[in-house]
Amino acid sequence: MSAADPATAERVVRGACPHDCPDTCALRITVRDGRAVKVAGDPDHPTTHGALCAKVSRYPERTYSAGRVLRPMKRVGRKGEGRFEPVSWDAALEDIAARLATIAARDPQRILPYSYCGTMGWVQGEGMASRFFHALGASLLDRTICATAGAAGMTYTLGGLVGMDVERYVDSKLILIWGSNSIAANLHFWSFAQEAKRRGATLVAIDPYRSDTAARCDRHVALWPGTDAALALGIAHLLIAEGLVDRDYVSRHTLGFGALAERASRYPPERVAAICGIGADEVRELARLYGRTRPAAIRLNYGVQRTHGGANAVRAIASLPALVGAWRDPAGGVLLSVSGMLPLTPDRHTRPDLMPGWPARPPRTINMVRIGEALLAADPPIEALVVYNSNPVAVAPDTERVLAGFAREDLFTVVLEHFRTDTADYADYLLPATTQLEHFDVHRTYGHLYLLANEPAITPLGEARPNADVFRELARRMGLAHPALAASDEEIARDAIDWSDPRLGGLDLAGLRRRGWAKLAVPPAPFAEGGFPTPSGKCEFHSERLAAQGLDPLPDWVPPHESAASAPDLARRYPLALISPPARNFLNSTFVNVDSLRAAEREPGCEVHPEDAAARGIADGDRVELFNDRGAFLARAKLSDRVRRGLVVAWGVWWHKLAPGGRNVNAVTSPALTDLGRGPTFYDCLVELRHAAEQPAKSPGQPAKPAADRAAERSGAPAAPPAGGGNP
Ligand SMILES: Nc1nc2c(c(=O)[nH]1)N[C@H]1C(S)=C(S)[C@@H](COP(=O)(O)OP(=O)(O)OC[C@H]3O[C@@H](n4cnc5c(=O)[nH]c(N)nc54)[C@H](O)[C@@H]3O)O[C@H]1N2
Ligand SMILES: Nc1nc2c(c(=O)[nH]1)N[C@H]1C(S)=C(S)[C@@H](COP(=O)(O)OP(=O)(O)OC[C@H]3O[C@@H](n4cnc5c(=O)[nH]c(N)nc54)[C@H](O)[C@@H]3O)O[C@H]1N2
Ligand SMILES: [Mo]
Repeated sequence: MSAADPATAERVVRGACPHDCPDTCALRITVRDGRAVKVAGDPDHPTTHGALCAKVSRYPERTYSAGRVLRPMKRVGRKGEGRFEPVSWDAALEDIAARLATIAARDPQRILPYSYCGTMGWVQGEGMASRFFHALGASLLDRTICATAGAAGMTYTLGGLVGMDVERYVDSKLILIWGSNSIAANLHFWSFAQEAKRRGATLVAIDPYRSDTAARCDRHVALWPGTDAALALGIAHLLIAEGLVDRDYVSRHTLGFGALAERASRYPPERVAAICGIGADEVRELARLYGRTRPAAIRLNYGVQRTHGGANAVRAIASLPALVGAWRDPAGGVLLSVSGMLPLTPDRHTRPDLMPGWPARPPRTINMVRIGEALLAADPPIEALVVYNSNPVAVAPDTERVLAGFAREDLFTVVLEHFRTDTADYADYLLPATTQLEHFDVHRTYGHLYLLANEPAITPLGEARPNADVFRELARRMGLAHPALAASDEEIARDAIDWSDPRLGGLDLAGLRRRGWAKLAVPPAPFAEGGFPTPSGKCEFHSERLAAQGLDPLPDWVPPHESAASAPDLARRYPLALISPPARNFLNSTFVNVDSLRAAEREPGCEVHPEDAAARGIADGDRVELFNDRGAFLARAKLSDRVRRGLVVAWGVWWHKLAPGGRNVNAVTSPALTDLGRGPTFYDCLVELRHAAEQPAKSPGQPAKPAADRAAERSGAPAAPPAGGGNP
């Protein structure tokens, strides 16, 4: 468990995969002569099972890649040009501390942190970073870019992010894989689902797209994006109408059954079929299958909550297991995330009490989904932005506005990164960060019930520093003297978890580091006798908390922002619904710069139905431009019946500068928010497409230029770093 000792010839170090994925794998890193030569899955860890995805097995290639930022850099070119010169850490930190102090003296809310889950670690994630920004009084960041709509849906219905143990799915007899391409995004769950299938289970995919996962399921219900709540309420209606409800469970452990029954009765199969674009018989068959198979499990995933009604969809789906009493069985229920079951102590970890004005008048909050608008229009303005563990220029929606915001010459931007991402190109200071092989951490998870520790396997490359070090050092230089800001990495790890929780069986940090991982002792069927963490202790079909906010207390179908029914004028101009789920070989925008993985994905692509293509004179393999009022991007068209007419799938999330035309799919995605949870609506987006040879759409942020010019301008950047910018 000790840190790297280069003297030892070959060692195996225990690690944890840092990425934002439900699988959080246990790693074994082979280090030879101080160099990590292999990253493998821990064969003993029950969900990792010795297997890693293609991406993370390439972690050494990523770590040692020539593009690593290994020295602090200061901008010398224009914003976005990516021209830097090396500076010393001392000079960089001194100047950053001085600049932040000057702004903070005027109003600390003019400083904004921007971070997400580049690493899911408690130490290099929000531990020291949050303490620093809280003590400073910086604006708070609403970390909504992924999961908050789903979290709201689960919280109002089940009381939190709680659910099934993923290891129990092997015994399920029916698994609804709802809004998840598990083979790409949740591979280790897929192994359990395959085992269940060998034991006789039926697998059903509910997904607008016939993904690799959907293609391997026994059935596939291909509904329109953003119509899941209608399907779930339609199922609820039939379960009730056909007497398939577990009356005893419902009466003892749920709230609002009568009201739900009335609401669901508005969703007879024919109406559901019309909304979802599927057959009424498909709805009936699915409801009967779900009502009659025991144990029945749902693997709900985040793909379902990226449209306007995402939270209501999750509310409706999360109501189904209680209706049929599926929770009685360890292999029944639903899993979206189990992060709410972990014994966490967020207040002790991130110290909101260090904020000026806490708790009555905390600083303002900025929604990360709308970073473009915030940088352009927040009042008071954002004058400094500190980005770590995220690549907002590539991953946030509505690219042109995001770029316009980042391009502000009066914005002081600091980026802590491994690579020269699209965001790094806009930095005034680009600071080299350590990778998971180079630092210590303890890991949060959401798709299984293990805690994991990550030991540093190698010494930091170049001058790279862990995030926590940088924020500790900035605090010191800015004279923020609170002891919490001087805590060591070990202390931060200790502060993140309630080690006295009986489910940890007396485990402490030292024990976790010795063993590498440990499972939380959760009862096999945690809600067999109710006991949901809602105010009533019941599964709340009817939510008093929603009613108290003047909101609909029952789940309902909330139509997409952008669809033929809800926005007919827009749909006449942009008739195609676009979804942009992740590419299998990328992890959001991470790994796009790893040559072997980018080679596997080749180039940005989209799948189009042959009739939609024919109507636009597009042939298989043509380069097309997808566009709407927000912007445009290029992709290689693949004609396929895996999408229905009117639907286009384009994989994310490319780096803009590695995409032909210099724009990825977020050039067209919308900054509109979800019904609850203030989440993004990436999959609620209408576009039109045409041959790329035609004049590209004029985008609001910049004058229209032929796509080929933009490609020439931008695509060369990473291959040939401009003068003064190369790594030593
Ligand atoms: N390889 C890989 N793995 C990843 C990631 C990655 O980028 N690459 N990202 C990680 C992260 S951060 C997350 S949040 C998860 C995301 O993984 P998931 O939670 O599985 O979500 P998505 O990949 O967004 O979408 C999954 C499926 O939902 C479908 N879908 C789109 N819209 C709808 C809809 O309205 N209803 C329904 N029912 N289905 C819809 C898509 O077609 C897609 O097949 O995966 C994690 N794992
Ligand atoms: N169109 C579209 N857009 C999407 C999505 C989609 O499905 N479609 N998915 C959305 C989702 S689900 C999510 S979660 C977001 C994800 O958005 P982000 O959280 O921004 O995730 P990444 O793109 O993986 O970028 C993480 C960055 O953190 C850096 N990093 C990793 N570890 C460390 C570290 O220890 N220190 C420092 N300083 N940096 C580190 C990596 O190099 C990488 O550049 O994207 C969203 N964007
Ligand atoms: Mo995510």
